[in-house]
Amino acid sequence: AVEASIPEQLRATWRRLAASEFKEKEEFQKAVVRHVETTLARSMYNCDDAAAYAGTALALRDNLVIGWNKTQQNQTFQDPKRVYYLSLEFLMGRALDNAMLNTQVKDVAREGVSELGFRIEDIIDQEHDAALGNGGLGRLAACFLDGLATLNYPGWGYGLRYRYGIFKQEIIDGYQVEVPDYWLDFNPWEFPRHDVVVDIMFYGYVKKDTDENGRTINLWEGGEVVQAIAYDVPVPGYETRTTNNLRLWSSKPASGEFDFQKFNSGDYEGSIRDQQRAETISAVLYPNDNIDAGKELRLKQQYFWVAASLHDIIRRFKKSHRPWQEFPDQVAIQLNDTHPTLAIVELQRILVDVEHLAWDDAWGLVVRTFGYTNHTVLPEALEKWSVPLVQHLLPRHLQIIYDINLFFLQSVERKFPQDREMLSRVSIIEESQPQVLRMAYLAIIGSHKVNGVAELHSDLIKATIFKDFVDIYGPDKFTNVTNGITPRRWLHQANPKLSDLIASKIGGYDFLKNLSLLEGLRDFVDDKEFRREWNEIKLSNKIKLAKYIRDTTSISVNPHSLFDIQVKRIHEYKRQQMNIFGVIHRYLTLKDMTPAERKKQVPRASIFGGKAAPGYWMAKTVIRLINAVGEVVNKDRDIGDLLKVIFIEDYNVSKAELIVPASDISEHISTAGTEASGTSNMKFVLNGGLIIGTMDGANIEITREIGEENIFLLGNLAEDVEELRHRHRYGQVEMDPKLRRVCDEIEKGTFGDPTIYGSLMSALTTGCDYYLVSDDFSSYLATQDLVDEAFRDKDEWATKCINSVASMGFFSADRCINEYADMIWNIEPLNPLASSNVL
Ligand code: T68
Repeated sequence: AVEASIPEQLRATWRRLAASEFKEKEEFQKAVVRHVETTLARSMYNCDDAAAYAGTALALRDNLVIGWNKTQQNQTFQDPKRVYYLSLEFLMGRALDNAMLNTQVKDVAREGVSELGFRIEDIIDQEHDAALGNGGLGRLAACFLDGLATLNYPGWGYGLRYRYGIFKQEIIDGYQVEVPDYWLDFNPWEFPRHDVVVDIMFYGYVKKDTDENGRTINLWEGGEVVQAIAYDVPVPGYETRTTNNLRLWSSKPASGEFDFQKFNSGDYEGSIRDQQRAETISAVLYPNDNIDAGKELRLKQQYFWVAASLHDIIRRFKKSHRPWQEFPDQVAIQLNDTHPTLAIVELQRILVDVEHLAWDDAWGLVVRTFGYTNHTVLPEALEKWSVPLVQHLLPRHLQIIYDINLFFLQSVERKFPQDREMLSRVSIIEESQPQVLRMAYLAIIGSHKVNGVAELHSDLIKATIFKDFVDIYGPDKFTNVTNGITPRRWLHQANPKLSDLIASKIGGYDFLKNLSLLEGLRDFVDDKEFRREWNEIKLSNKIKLAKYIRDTTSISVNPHSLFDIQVKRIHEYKRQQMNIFGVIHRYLTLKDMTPAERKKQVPRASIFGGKAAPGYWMAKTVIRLINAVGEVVNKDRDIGDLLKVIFIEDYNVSKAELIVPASDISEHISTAGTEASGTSNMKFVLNGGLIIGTMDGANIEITREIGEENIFLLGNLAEDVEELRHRHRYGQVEMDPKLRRVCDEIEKGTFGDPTIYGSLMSALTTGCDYYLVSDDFSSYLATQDLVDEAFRDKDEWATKCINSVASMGFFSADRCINEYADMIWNIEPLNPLASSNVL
């Protein structure tokens, strides 16, 4: 790298010429016009919204890159301990608006483009979401990057650069249809690093050899090689010069003679096939949320990404010539679920096989380096890899896993000499046909801290799936870090009017960096004018959503009706089926009423959104039912505005930014004990909506923070679930009579051919109602009645909302990141200006 540097005596010249960031409107406009005319080769006669978006994004990108380079140079000079967040998913959404707000140039940009004939909102709307994630886990990673940068932590994200993100959802005849999401057509936010390339090997065999000291060494060789090429994405913090990096790996064939020979010998197709096989690794995001499918290509993705990232991390560590003993003092690696667990094995392999450290010394470093976050207790989501598959793809890694397991089981045996059962229970290898690797166990054994993502969830993993490991390691290895969300995107960006109103009351925008300052809102709860403005903002957000619904579905929704929203991945445990059964019950109840009675009811719009995994039949059936109910209800003249049922197609991050600020009540009604945390619950409350929910995940802590009087709780508790399930399996359980009536109506054909819903109906009966819909249904309906009653009293409702927002400080991603930094990573913020003199 030294040879590539400009000689010391010429650097003054360079510094004089160095690029600088725009601050004023005119500089910004110049940059936009220059990019439209030169980068895009277009002109004022040929500049539509798309070109204006490109010009604006490129102008803004120039600014980002300057801060980004400085941050990275500063981090290199200071060489602090860094954290690396390994996640197979980063659900970033759009970048332009966020970057403008974080770098404080949105007003300049708005005026600037307006004088060029554009509206900033239209320009923002041109951007394609970066949708490299399924749901909560991927969006959490994106919120964490924002928090890390805003708090000036030296932290990078490492992920995969999928050519296709999560599929685009279309609804055709009420059914979900998946369409590929090709998002890379124009992506100004990524920088290919053609010089950052790592060779990654698969397959091959292990050869035993002896080193110069006569010790046995294992050599992994003879495999197939593909290349990982880095693409970097700048991540600007809010109101700071820190701009961190998200590094995404893309796969390509290793350049070599082989292709060339095939090509020259006339096998053109063959050479292309090899290329495609290599490129397939990073081609597509697996579209499952909370389901483990166990496919070979997925395992390839995992190793490819983990090996490239570790190689990169180690290369950076080696720059400072420290001894290996200091590795965990310089590097923290956080595993976002078990997807990157092979990193533990890969680091051990490099330390032992390549760097020739003694096993125990290496293992000590490994364990001090890694932390593991668990996101689920659902058995179908816990990752397991078939041993024969791993043997074939990663033969040396399997040997290392066997050794890790052996030493671990030996230590367990020493601690519990009597307990043979324990050994088979905690073994990384499950003795099934074929044998499988329990990745969560490997992640626990190879990490110094394991955390859940909300209090209940962290308690549950200690008491259930990881109980033995608590007995083995003691309770201190296990901890809780309750999830958080970034208030920059989820309040300031998504709901600018509310953010401005709050700022005007509590003394500026400091709350965006210190969310607990929202407490200041309490002083204004009784202020009539404030409440009026508050309500007006909610109404305008609802009008905006109603307009979107009308434009996209031609259904009119009365913006004064109660907006009841459930948007999240479709999953049986999240119980969208309970919601739609409740809607049917409401419909039947309204139909039973006289016109005079109906007049007294609170009008409601039930709004749904979310994707089903393409292979998840039951979830797709739920979507079909929601749409069928909408078909019937929305055109029923008896009903009118009293009930509308809407399914918003293709729910994603940018749609969430439209939907979340428009809610009166949102639904977080998972079977108790199944939703690890949930994060949209936090987003809705932060935007002045109330929630109806079960005692599950972060709902419990939200209740603690905002007060029981401000949340609509329902249903059974986690502690009772096991007993209830037992009764369904072994006893006589009558279906809730109101649910029975709903099912009868479905089976009568009111919502189309009832055979369509057969699987849904039998889940409640022969399926033993695993998610306890029947058990919670009457509580759910009763609680919905309370919601109606509360909504009638507009003053009381506003009081609840304002007091809730005032109490949401705890749920900032910043609080969450500081907890990880203190308890798990042991890292400190880095002053972004520290070495500005040398830059
Ligand atoms: C979610 N998990 C949890 N998983 O369901 C949610 N799974 O409660 C929690 O708030 C959130 O994580 C953040 O902690 C997921 O989103 C997945 O998307 C996923 C993806 C692949 C395989 C398994």
